[in-house]
Formats: sequence, structure tokens, C-alpha cells
Amino acid sequence: MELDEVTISRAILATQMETMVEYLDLDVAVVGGGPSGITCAALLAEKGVKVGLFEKKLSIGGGMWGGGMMFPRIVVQAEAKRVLDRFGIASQEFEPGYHVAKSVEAVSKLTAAACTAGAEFFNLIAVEDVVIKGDGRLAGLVVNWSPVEMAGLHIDPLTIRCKVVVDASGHDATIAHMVAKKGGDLPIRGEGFMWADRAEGNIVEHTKEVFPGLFVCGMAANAVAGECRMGPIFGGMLLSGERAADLAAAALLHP
Ligand code: 48H
Ligand code: FE2
Repeated sequence: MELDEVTISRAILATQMETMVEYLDLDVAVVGGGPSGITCAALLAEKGVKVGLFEKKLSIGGGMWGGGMMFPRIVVQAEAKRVLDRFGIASQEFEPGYHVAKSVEAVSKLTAAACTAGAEFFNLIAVEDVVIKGDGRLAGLVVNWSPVEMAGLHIDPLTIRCKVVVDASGHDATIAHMVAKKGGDLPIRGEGFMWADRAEGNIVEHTKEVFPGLFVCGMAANAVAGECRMGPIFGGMLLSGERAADLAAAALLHP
């Protein structure tokens, strides 16, 4: 078979364009491909929800790749070990209750599970604004190629409609800030100091709907709630992603 460059180009453009058009209308849009966002997307897709994950960077994984200070290991506490097991992520118990996993394996297996379950990943796309109309509910995302944002080019964005948004954008809680900045009733208390036990103990409780149609999870949940940070322990991110998936799925059933 003689390979044709233009067929290769057409294959990429045609299939991706078809997917992008199909995903202009979604059930759940997850913003951010860190551990909480991927977990949330994977579990929503497993429930049969039409979910798209938007990540502004080239790679999925957020702050999980780097482990702790570039040592590619993460710690997961006993409460969340079952999530590692569920996704087939190997771990070793360092001391009772402290399970260590390889960050590359953790990101890869979470991402692979999300793909297998049918979540659609849109990398290199930055969410730059949100849609809120007369009913005051978050109803969509305004997106652009992140290289456009990085280059500061004046190019207008496109819009995606969705029933629920999950802000999994990490420390910056970017979607929550967008809503608050334009006058939405969403108080953001800002992230607190390092206190792993407290931060991990409270993160699932902070994972909730903070504005009609908007759920926060992962570090964004703690940032909105004025909660502490936890350093490179990731059980809270996994449990928060799981909780966000349950809440978002429930919201789809009872809007
Ligand atoms: C598209 C965006 C946008 C945008 C941001 O930071 P993350 O890894 O997020 P979490 O909450 O799943 O995990 C947090 C964890 O990595 C961490 O930092 C911990 C545990 N820290 C503790 C501590 O003490 O420091 O991923 C968020 C992702 C990133 O990949 C961003 O690029 C992406 O969201 N993102 N994507 N549009 N507007 N904003
Ligand atoms: Fe962090």
C-alpha cells in the first residue's frame, strides 16, 4: 500500500472535526485534566454520561505527573486506596495507611480508563469564559485554542453547550473565578496553608455545586472553600473526582 499524505491529513481533520461538532452539546463538561478531573470524567463515562474534558495544556495529568518536587511518586491514604485498585494502579504500603504509587502509572491508567469508558478529551483547548443566560444557570463554556491565548492573538472563541460543568482546574479554580468576576453569586475564599490532614479530610465535603450548574472538585474545591492545601498526597483528588461524578450524574437526573 502506498501511503498518501493528504489521506492522512483528511483522516485527522475529518474525524476530529466530526467529534468536535458532536461535542458542541454535552451532558457534562469537565474543565481540567488533573487527577480529580480525569477521575470524574472516567466515572461519569462509566455511568454512560456524555462527558468531554477540556485541558489547556498539551498533556493530560495536571499536577500528578510531577509527584512531589519532581520525584514521580504520589502518596494515597488508606481511605482512597480502593480508587487506585479500581483503576488497576499498583501501589506499595510504605507505612500503615500510606500507599505509594508511580505518578506516571497513575495518570496513564486513569486516562486510559476514561478513554475506554468513552470520555472525550480535548487538549490544547482553554476555557476562557462561561455562558449564563436569563435563568442564571451555567449553561456552557466559551473555548479557544490555548496557543491563541498564549500568543495573545485577537481571535474570537467558540461556544459549547452543556447541562453541568465541573471545575477541576486545580489551585486557580478558573471557572469559579470567571463566574465570580462577572458578578455571579459565588464567594471564593481562597486556598489556605499547608495542612494535609485537614485538607484531605475536608475535600470531599467541599466538592459540591457552588453555583447553579457548576460543581467544583479537586484543588479547586478547596480553593473556593478557603480550605488548606495538602502537598503530594492525592487520595483527596481521587475521592473528590469520584464525588463530583456522583453529584453531576445526580444533577442530570434531577436538574
Ligand atoms: C482548560 C484548564 C484551565 C482552563 C486550568 O492542578 P490539577 O492537577 O488539578 P486537580 O485539582 O485535579 O489536582 C490538584 C493536584 O495536582 C495538586 O496540585 C495538589 C494535590 N496540590 C497540593 C498542593 O499543596 O499543592 O489540574 C488542573 C488542570 C491543569 O492541567 C490545567 O492546565 C487545567 O486544569 N486548566 N484547562 N481551561 N481555563 N485552567
Ligand atoms: Fe498543587
